[in-house]
Amino acid sequence: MSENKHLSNIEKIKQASDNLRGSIKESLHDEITGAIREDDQAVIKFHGMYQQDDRDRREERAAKKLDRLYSFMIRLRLPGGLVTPQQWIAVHDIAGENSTGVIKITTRQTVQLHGIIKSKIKPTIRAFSEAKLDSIATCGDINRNVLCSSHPKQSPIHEQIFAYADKISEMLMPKTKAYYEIWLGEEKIVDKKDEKDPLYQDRYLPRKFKIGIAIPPNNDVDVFANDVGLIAVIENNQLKGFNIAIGGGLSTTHGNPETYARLATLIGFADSEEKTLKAIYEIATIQRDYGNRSDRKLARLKYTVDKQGIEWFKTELEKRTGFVLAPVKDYTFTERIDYYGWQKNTQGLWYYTVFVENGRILDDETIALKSALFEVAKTGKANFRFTCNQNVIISDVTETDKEMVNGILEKFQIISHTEFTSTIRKNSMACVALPTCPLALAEAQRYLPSLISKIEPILEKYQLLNDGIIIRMTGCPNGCARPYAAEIAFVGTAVGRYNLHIGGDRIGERLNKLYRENMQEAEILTSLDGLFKVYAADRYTGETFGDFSVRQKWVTT
Ligand code: SRM
Ligand code: SF4
Repeated sequence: MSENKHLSNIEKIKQASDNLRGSIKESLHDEITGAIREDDQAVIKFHGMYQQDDRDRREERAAKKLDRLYSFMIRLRLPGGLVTPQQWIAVHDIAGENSTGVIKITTRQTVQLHGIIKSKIKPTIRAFSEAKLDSIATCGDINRNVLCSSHPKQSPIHEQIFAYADKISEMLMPKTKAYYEIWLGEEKIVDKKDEKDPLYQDRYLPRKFKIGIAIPPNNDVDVFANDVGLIAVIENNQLKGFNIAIGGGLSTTHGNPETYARLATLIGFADSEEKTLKAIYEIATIQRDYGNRSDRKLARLKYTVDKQGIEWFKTELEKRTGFVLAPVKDYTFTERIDYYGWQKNTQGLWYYTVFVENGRILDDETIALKSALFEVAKTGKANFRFTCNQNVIISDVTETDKEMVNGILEKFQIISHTEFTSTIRKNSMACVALPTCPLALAEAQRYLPSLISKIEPILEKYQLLNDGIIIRMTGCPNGCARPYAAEIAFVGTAVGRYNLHIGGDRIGERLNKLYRENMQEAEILTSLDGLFKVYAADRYTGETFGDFSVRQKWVTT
């Protein structure tokens, strides 16, 4: 087992938390502050929420000797990212009543609401619960929201594969009833045997644990960025099983060379549901037993895999599962972006993918996206599926209803908004960053749109505007918009400064590398101008920017 002589503080908090109860109830009753107790801030993460404060207002409030403006962010658990129209209406209403109003689609196929004050947490969770929605385990050292390739046109057996997201999520749910007790007022469990948890015990995992399922040829889930990645193997429209990859994870820490981004390593093929689920479960138990519980910076599965070695890991997994995984089967990814506009699946149902810039659903001066989606939901004729590229698919629309739904989208100019947005913008993603993220060093979602407006004319000058370059930005090196898996990435180092990374491939199978450090906007634009000029002149037919960057040796990957 792992050496963990000096447990990190969070480990101690978890073990002392009485199965994730902590003193949350007491914290909620404390009317003197909008915050909760420090230890409880770690415990509520397992209930899907984070304490935050408005960083835009820190200085002004400090000058007035006021406490920070505390509020909470709540993230929903939505395996595969699907909600019904009734659930959409609920989320829309709850967002309006209890949060900033913005419905934020995340890079892991779910939504989160920001700006919920302490007294509104319970009403929010209760309202979600009435709509059969919960936020259990969407944060914390535990299995997170399980991803699945979102577009049903990807495969005639999409539903069958999609169902695995739910099965995996259920299998890896914590057994504690703390969530129901604290937020939904259910009776306290008297006999603790009822919440005995053979997987998580009282320590949970050493760190967050992420699982994604990709359905080739689209790697829209960025499957290799997950702790466990499953690649569906389909032959003659039949699911044969899953290739399993382990040890993906993207976070790095500036100035800490021990941290690194890593793509998951394929370890074998599971040919049945039973074997797939058993393998996932035991990968989690190995990480539970061998993961680093002293240094949280080195606690993800990727470090356990590299420390123990991939062969050791496979042997340990065989010991725990009682079977040997078959050799990896062939698969091919050809793309990673969403299929915008109307698409039909093999059952004749229609899907409209809407472009949502950085996943922010709101009504602003340019477009009333939130109202449009609300009006679609009110018809009851479409489901909603979130994508890992922070977009939403208006889903499962029958041939009969398509014209009516299309009429709503046209009325709100969603069709022209999606069609006429440039390819570079549609292929971009930014994380939340300021003002809510406590870890942000620089802007991301508030800044990338304007930076892209300055990059577009450069691309146009070299006739590259429709080139499908994938560009991503984060406000710090934690990697929430998966920047290291992009062809071009901006990683915040300080206000207005970014490291520029280039050389990732288009399908998420090669990480990019640092090209220039600490750049400000003018340097970024000059640098890109130079790179695009050479790319436009010297690339081979069909060669992507990322591949070209490597061939030119601008970076060594
Ligand atoms: Fe993330 C922490 C937002 C996907 C790696 N992430 C955070 C926090 C909660 C900041 C914090 O710890 O207080 C951010 C909240 C910002 C806010 O105000 O909302 C945050 N992460 C996000 C989201 C919302 C970004 C977005 O704009 O969509 C994504 C939510 C996903 C979800 O629904 O669960 C999000 N985060 C990711 C991803 C991408 C992915 O999973 O595909 C990564 C990189 C992949 C990975 O995990 O390796 C990622 N987030 C991190 C890390 C670094 C973890 C590590 O291994 O060290 C942190 C910091 C931490 O955990 O200590 C972090
Ligand atoms: Fe915050 Fe950094 Fe994640 Fe962006 S990448 S949301 S700044 S933790």
